[in-house]
Amino acid sequence: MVLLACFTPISPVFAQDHDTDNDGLSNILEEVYHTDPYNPDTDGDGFFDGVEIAHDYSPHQGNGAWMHESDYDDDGLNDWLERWFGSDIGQIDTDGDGYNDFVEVSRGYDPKDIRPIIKYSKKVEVDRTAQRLYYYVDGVKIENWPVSTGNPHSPTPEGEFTITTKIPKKRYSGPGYDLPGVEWNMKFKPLYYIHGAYWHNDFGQRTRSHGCVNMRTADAKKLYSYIDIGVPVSIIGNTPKHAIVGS
Ligand SMILES: [Ca+2]
Ligand SMILES: [Ca+2]
Ligand SMILES: [Ca+2]
Ligand SMILES: [Ca+2]
Repeated sequence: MVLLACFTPISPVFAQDHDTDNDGLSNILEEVYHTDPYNPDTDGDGFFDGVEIAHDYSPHQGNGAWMHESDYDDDGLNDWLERWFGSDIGQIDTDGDGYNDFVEVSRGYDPKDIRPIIKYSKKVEVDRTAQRLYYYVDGVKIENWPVSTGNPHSPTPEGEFTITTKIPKKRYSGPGYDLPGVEWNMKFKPLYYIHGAYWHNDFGQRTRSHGCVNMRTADAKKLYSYIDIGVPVSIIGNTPKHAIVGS
């Protein structure tokens, strides 16, 4: 009895939390990051797994690749975002509900929860100075696309708006223009839309519209699938004086 009282068993949790390869990353975290618990430098780039994780570098890709530049399971959600949203960096569909992690996050759903409830806030920001559109989920930028906003004499209005209407296909016409079959139209103010534009390729380079926000049609299609009525839209920055970015 005396001997037993002196014996302190190692708890299973403590045992699992060992760092077998002594690389600064516990065995439990090696599992989370899908690194090798018996190899201190999984990607062989000269930096230990624990050091890479502590500084937001990918332990799977050498050459100084950041976690946000690595998508270990190739599901569209980079490793940094997987960590932010608590999904598994090595599984494309963490909760097994048939929707991959990126699809869930981009629409505001929790990739760890099969319930169809929008959990995260979503926001669109259009930067007229840079001619870019940023898309945020839970306050984190997950998309950054080039756009063309309104020309200097017909600028895209500055301010805070919300998406009020979504129309898959629409015709725009006015003095000197008639554009049928414009796809993925998202209205944020009476007469003003974010939409695909098939008639030019000046996105990110210069203004181009009567006030709408022009996107590549493929990008507009994605944004259209992510957002719902009521999602806020911020229009910031300044319309370039002579239409070209930087002018
Ligand atoms: Ca380790
Ligand atoms: Ca390494
Ligand atoms: Ca991923
Ligand atoms: Ca899922």
